[in-house]
Amino acid sequence: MRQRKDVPGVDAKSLIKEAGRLLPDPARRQFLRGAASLGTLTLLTGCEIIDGDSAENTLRYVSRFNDRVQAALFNRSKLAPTYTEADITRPFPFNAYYDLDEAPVVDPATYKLGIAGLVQDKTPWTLERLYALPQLSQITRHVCVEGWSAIGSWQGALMSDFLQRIGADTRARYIHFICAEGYTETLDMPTLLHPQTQLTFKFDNEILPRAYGFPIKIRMPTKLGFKQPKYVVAMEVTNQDKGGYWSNQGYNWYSGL
Ligand SMILES: Nc1nc2c(c(=O)[nH]1)N[C@H]1C(S)=C(S)[C@@H](COP(=O)(O)O)O[C@H]1N2
Ligand SMILES: [Mo]
Repeated sequence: MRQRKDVPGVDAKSLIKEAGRLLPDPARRQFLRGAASLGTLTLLTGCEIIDGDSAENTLRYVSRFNDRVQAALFNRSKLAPTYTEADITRPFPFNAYYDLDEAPVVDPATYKLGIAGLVQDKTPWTLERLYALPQLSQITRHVCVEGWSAIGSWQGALMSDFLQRIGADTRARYIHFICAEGYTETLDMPTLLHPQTQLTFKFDNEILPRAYGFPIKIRMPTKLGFKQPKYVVAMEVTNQDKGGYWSNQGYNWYSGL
Protein backbone atom coordinates (compact mmCIF):
# COMPACT_ATOMS: atom_id res chain seq x y z
CA MET A 1 0.00 0.00 0.00
CA ARG A 2 1.25 3.41 -0.82
CA GLN A 3 -1.25 5.99 0.27
CA ARG A 4 -1.30 7.68 3.62
CA LYS A 5 -4.69 7.33 5.20
CA ASP A 6 -6.65 10.55 4.95
CA VAL A 7 -7.34 12.14 8.27
CA PRO A 8 -10.53 14.11 7.79
CA GLY A 9 -10.58 17.82 8.46
CA VAL A 10 -12.14 19.46 11.47
CA ASP A 11 -15.63 19.06 10.01
CA ALA A 12 -17.45 17.50 12.99
CA LYS A 13 -19.76 15.30 10.93
CA SER A 14 -17.03 13.52 8.97
CA LEU A 15 -14.89 13.31 12.11
CA ILE A 16 -17.65 11.53 14.02
CA LYS A 17 -18.22 9.17 11.10
CA GLU A 18 -14.48 8.38 10.88
CA ALA A 19 -14.24 7.90 14.65
CA GLY A 20 -17.26 5.57 14.48
CA ARG A 21 -15.50 3.41 11.88
CA LEU A 22 -12.51 3.08 14.21
CA LEU A 23 -14.62 1.78 17.07
CA PRO A 24 -14.61 -1.97 17.66
CA ASP A 25 -17.84 -3.94 17.23
CA PRO A 26 -20.42 -3.85 18.77
CA ALA A 27 -19.72 -0.33 19.99
CA ARG A 28 -19.38 0.80 16.36
CA ARG A 29 -22.82 -0.39 15.27
CA GLN A 30 -24.42 1.03 18.39
CA PHE A 31 -22.68 4.33 17.89
CA LEU A 32 -23.37 4.70 14.18
CA ARG A 33 -27.01 3.63 14.57
CA GLY A 34 -27.70 5.87 17.54
CA ALA A 35 -27.00 9.46 18.37
CA ALA A 36 -23.44 9.78 17.11
CA SER A 37 -21.89 12.79 18.77
CA LEU A 38 -18.67 13.80 20.42
CA GLY A 39 -20.47 13.42 23.77
CA THR A 40 -21.40 9.78 23.10
CA LEU A 41 -17.85 9.10 21.88
CA THR A 42 -16.51 10.43 25.17
CA LEU A 43 -18.90 8.18 27.12
CA LEU A 44 -18.03 5.10 25.03
CA THR A 45 -14.27 5.47 25.11
CA GLY A 46 -13.80 7.00 28.52
CA CYS A 47 -11.46 9.51 26.86
CA GLU A 48 -12.16 13.17 27.27
CA ILE A 49 -13.00 14.19 23.76
CA ILE A 50 -13.84 17.85 23.73
CA ASP A 51 -15.27 19.96 20.97
CA GLY A 52 -12.38 21.79 19.36
CA ASP A 53 -9.94 18.97 20.00
CA SER A 54 -8.06 18.40 16.77
CA ALA A 55 -9.47 15.74 14.48
CA GLU A 56 -6.23 13.85 14.68
CA ASN A 57 -6.30 13.80 18.49
CA THR A 58 -9.87 12.58 18.58
CA LEU A 59 -9.13 9.77 16.16
CA ARG A 60 -6.06 8.83 18.17
CA TYR A 61 -8.13 8.56 21.39
CA VAL A 62 -10.69 6.34 19.68
CA SER A 63 -8.03 4.16 18.07
CA ARG A 64 -6.29 3.64 21.45
CA PHE A 65 -9.63 2.70 23.00
CA ASN A 66 -10.04 0.20 20.18
CA ASP A 67 -6.57 -1.25 20.96
CA ARG A 68 -7.55 -1.78 24.59
CA VAL A 69 -10.84 -3.47 23.71
CA GLN A 70 -9.20 -5.77 21.14
CA ALA A 71 -6.40 -6.70 23.56
CA ALA A 72 -8.92 -7.46 26.29
CA LEU A 73 -10.95 -9.69 23.94
CA PHE A 74 -7.90 -11.55 22.55
CA ASN A 75 -7.97 -15.21 23.50
CA ARG A 76 -4.51 -16.72 23.43
CA SER A 77 -5.78 -20.25 22.91
CA LYS A 78 -8.35 -19.53 20.19
CA LEU A 79 -6.94 -20.71 16.86
CA ALA A 80 -7.40 -19.03 13.49
CA PRO A 81 -8.84 -21.29 10.76
CA THR A 82 -6.39 -23.50 8.86
CA TYR A 83 -6.71 -24.69 5.25
CA THR A 84 -5.45 -27.42 2.92
CA GLU A 85 -2.73 -27.42 0.23
CA ALA A 86 -5.44 -27.13 -2.44
CA ASP A 87 -6.65 -23.84 -0.91
CA ILE A 88 -3.29 -22.06 -1.28
CA THR A 89 -3.53 -18.90 -3.40
CA ARG A 90 -1.15 -19.18 -6.37
CA PRO A 91 0.64 -17.01 -7.10
CA PHE A 92 0.56 -15.60 -3.59
CA PRO A 93 0.49 -11.77 -3.76
CA PHE A 94 3.51 -9.61 -2.94
CA ASN A 95 2.81 -6.40 -1.04
CA ALA A 96 4.95 -3.60 0.36
CA TYR A 97 5.08 0.18 0.19
CA TYR A 98 7.31 -0.16 -2.89
CA ASP A 99 7.59 -2.38 -5.97
CA LEU A 100 9.14 -5.84 -5.82
CA ASP A 101 12.32 -4.77 -7.62
CA GLU A 102 12.98 -2.37 -4.71
CA ALA A 103 12.54 -5.05 -2.03
CA PRO A 104 15.56 -5.52 0.24
CA VAL A 105 18.21 -8.05 -0.75
CA VAL A 106 19.60 -9.71 2.36
CA ASP A 107 22.90 -11.61 2.18
CA PRO A 108 22.38 -14.97 3.91
CA ALA A 109 26.12 -15.40 4.54
CA THR A 110 26.43 -12.32 6.73
CA TYR A 111 22.86 -12.11 8.07
CA LYS A 112 22.32 -12.18 11.82
CA LEU A 113 19.07 -11.64 13.70
CA GLY A 114 19.83 -9.04 16.37
CA ILE A 115 18.30 -9.50 19.83
CA ALA A 116 17.95 -6.62 22.29
CA GLY A 117 16.05 -5.49 25.36
CA LEU A 118 14.61 -7.63 28.15
CA VAL A 119 16.32 -10.87 27.13
CA GLN A 120 18.91 -13.02 28.91
CA ASP A 121 20.85 -14.16 25.84
CA LYS A 122 21.44 -11.37 23.34
CA THR A 123 23.70 -13.39 21.03
CA PRO A 124 22.72 -12.59 17.42
CA TRP A 125 21.37 -15.60 15.49
CA THR A 126 22.87 -16.76 12.21
CA LEU A 127 20.57 -18.35 9.64
CA GLU A 128 22.29 -21.69 10.13
CA ARG A 129 21.35 -21.65 13.79
CA LEU A 130 17.82 -20.40 13.12
CA TYR A 131 17.19 -23.10 10.50
CA ALA A 132 18.21 -25.77 13.02
CA LEU A 133 15.27 -24.84 15.31
CA PRO A 134 12.30 -27.22 15.42
CA GLN A 135 9.82 -26.06 12.76
CA LEU A 136 6.06 -26.10 12.36
CA SER A 137 3.88 -25.56 9.32
CA GLN A 138 0.66 -23.60 8.91
CA ILE A 139 -1.72 -22.96 6.03
CA THR A 140 -3.64 -19.87 7.04
CA ARG A 141 -5.30 -16.78 5.61
CA HIS A 142 -3.44 -13.50 5.25
CA VAL A 143 -5.72 -10.44 5.30
CA CYS A 144 -4.51 -7.07 4.02
CA VAL A 145 -6.21 -3.86 5.09
CA GLU A 146 -6.29 -2.82 1.43
CA GLY A 147 -9.13 -5.25 0.84
CA TRP A 148 -7.59 -8.49 -0.38
CA SER A 149 -6.85 -11.75 1.34
CA ALA A 150 -4.95 -14.88 0.32
CA ILE A 151 -4.21 -18.31 1.75
CA GLY A 152 -0.54 -19.17 2.18
CA SER A 153 1.65 -21.91 3.61
CA TRP A 154 4.39 -20.90 6.04
CA GLN A 155 7.02 -22.89 7.95
CA GLY A 156 9.17 -21.76 10.84
CA ALA A 157 9.82 -21.85 14.57
CA LEU A 158 7.08 -21.29 17.10
CA MET A 159 7.67 -17.76 18.38
CA SER A 160 6.87 -18.68 22.00
CA ASP A 161 9.54 -21.45 21.85
CA PHE A 162 12.10 -19.06 20.44
CA LEU A 163 11.34 -16.48 23.14
CA GLN A 164 11.81 -19.14 25.81
CA ARG A 165 15.12 -20.24 24.23
CA ILE A 166 16.61 -16.74 24.35
CA GLY A 167 15.29 -16.10 27.86
CA ALA A 168 12.96 -13.28 26.84
CA ASP A 169 10.99 -11.70 29.66
CA THR A 170 7.49 -12.61 28.44
CA ARG A 171 5.98 -10.36 31.11
CA ALA A 172 7.18 -7.46 28.95
CA ARG A 173 4.40 -5.82 26.98
CA TYR A 174 5.85 -5.70 23.47
CA ILE A 175 8.44 -6.72 20.94
CA HIS A 176 9.62 -4.12 18.50
CA PHE A 177 10.78 -5.52 15.13
CA ILE A 178 13.11 -3.77 12.70
CA CYS A 179 13.29 -4.71 9.02
CA ALA A 180 16.09 -4.47 6.48
CA GLU A 181 14.56 -1.52 4.58
CA GLY A 182 13.49 0.40 7.69
CA TYR A 183 9.94 -0.90 8.08
CA THR A 184 9.15 -1.43 11.77
CA GLU A 185 6.36 -2.92 13.84
CA THR A 186 5.56 -3.25 17.54
CA LEU A 187 3.56 -6.32 18.54
CA ASP A 188 1.83 -7.15 21.82
CA MET A 189 3.23 -10.04 23.87
CA PRO A 190 -0.04 -12.05 24.14
CA THR A 191 -0.18 -12.21 20.31
CA LEU A 192 3.50 -13.20 20.14
CA LEU A 193 2.83 -16.08 22.56
CA HIS A 194 -0.16 -17.30 20.53
CA PRO A 195 0.32 -20.92 19.32
CA GLN A 196 0.11 -19.88 15.64
CA THR A 197 2.63 -17.04 15.82
CA GLN A 198 5.66 -18.08 13.84
CA LEU A 199 9.22 -16.94 13.25
CA THR A 200 8.87 -17.84 9.61
CA PHE A 201 11.72 -19.09 7.37
CA LYS A 202 9.82 -20.72 4.51
CA PHE A 203 6.89 -20.20 2.17
CA ASP A 204 5.30 -23.35 0.73
CA ASN A 205 8.18 -25.44 2.12
CA GLU A 206 10.86 -23.45 0.24
CA ILE A 207 13.19 -20.86 1.79
CA LEU A 208 11.25 -17.57 1.87
CA PRO A 209 11.67 -15.88 -1.50
CA ARG A 210 12.74 -12.23 -1.51
CA ALA A 211 9.13 -11.19 -2.23
CA TYR A 212 7.77 -12.73 0.95
CA GLY A 213 10.44 -11.43 3.32
CA PHE A 214 13.73 -13.35 3.08
CA PRO A 215 15.12 -14.34 5.48
CA ILE A 216 12.47 -13.84 8.20
CA LYS A 217 8.86 -12.88 8.38
CA ILE A 218 6.77 -12.79 11.55
CA ARG A 219 3.61 -14.66 10.63
CA MET A 220 0.42 -14.28 12.71
CA PRO A 221 -2.98 -15.40 11.37
CA THR A 222 -4.57 -13.33 14.18
CA LYS A 223 -3.44 -9.95 12.79
CA LEU A 224 -3.83 -7.87 9.64
CA GLY A 225 -1.06 -8.06 7.03
CA PHE A 226 0.70 -4.81 7.84
CA LYS A 227 1.39 -6.01 11.43
CA GLN A 228 3.53 -8.88 10.00
CA PRO A 229 7.05 -7.62 9.39
CA LYS A 230 9.13 -9.16 6.58
CA TYR A 231 12.95 -8.89 6.13
CA VAL A 232 13.30 -8.81 9.95
CA VAL A 233 16.84 -7.99 11.05
CA ALA A 234 16.39 -7.18 14.75
CA MET A 235 13.96 -7.48 17.63
CA GLU A 236 13.77 -5.78 21.00
CA VAL A 237 11.73 -6.99 23.97
CA THR A 238 10.41 -3.83 25.60
CA ASN A 239 7.69 -2.25 27.73
CA GLN A 240 7.53 0.72 25.39
CA ASP A 241 5.26 0.87 22.37
CA LYS A 242 7.63 1.96 19.61
CA GLY A 243 4.91 2.13 16.97
CA GLY A 244 5.04 0.81 13.43
CA TYR A 245 5.25 1.95 9.84
CA TRP A 246 1.48 2.07 9.16
CA SER A 247 0.09 2.57 12.67
CA ASN A 248 2.25 5.70 12.96
CA GLN A 249 0.27 6.97 9.96
CA GLY A 250 -3.14 6.46 11.50
CA TYR A 251 -3.95 2.79 11.03
CA ASN A 252 -5.26 1.05 14.13
CA TRP A 253 -2.27 -0.23 16.13
CA TYR A 254 -3.74 -3.51 17.37
CA SER A 255 -5.36 -4.55 14.07
CA GLY A 256 -6.53 -7.96 15.22
CA LEU A 257 -8.64 -10.30 13.10
N1 LIG B 1 9.41 -5.11 5.90
C1 LIG B 1 8.14 -5.00 5.46
N2 LIG B 1 7.21 -5.84 5.94
C2 LIG B 1 5.93 -5.76 5.53
C3 LIG B 1 5.52 -4.78 4.58
C4 LIG B 1 6.53 -3.91 4.06
O1 LIG B 1 6.28 -3.02 3.22
N3 LIG B 1 7.83 -4.06 4.52
N4 LIG B 1 4.21 -4.71 4.15
C5 LIG B 1 3.18 -5.37 5.01
C6 LIG B 1 1.90 -5.55 4.33
S1 LIG B 1 0.89 -4.20 4.20
C7 LIG B 1 1.48 -6.79 3.91
S2 LIG B 1 -0.09 -7.02 3.28
C8 LIG B 1 2.38 -7.96 3.97
C9 LIG B 1 2.52 -8.59 2.58
O2 LIG B 1 3.23 -9.79 2.66
P1 LIG B 1 3.49 -10.64 1.34
O3 LIG B 1 4.31 -9.81 0.38
O4 LIG B 1 4.19 -11.87 1.78
O5 LIG B 1 2.13 -10.94 0.75
O6 LIG B 1 3.65 -7.65 4.47
C10 LIG B 1 3.67 -6.72 5.53
N5 LIG B 1 5.04 -6.64 6.03
MO1 LIG C 1 -1.22 -5.11 3.88
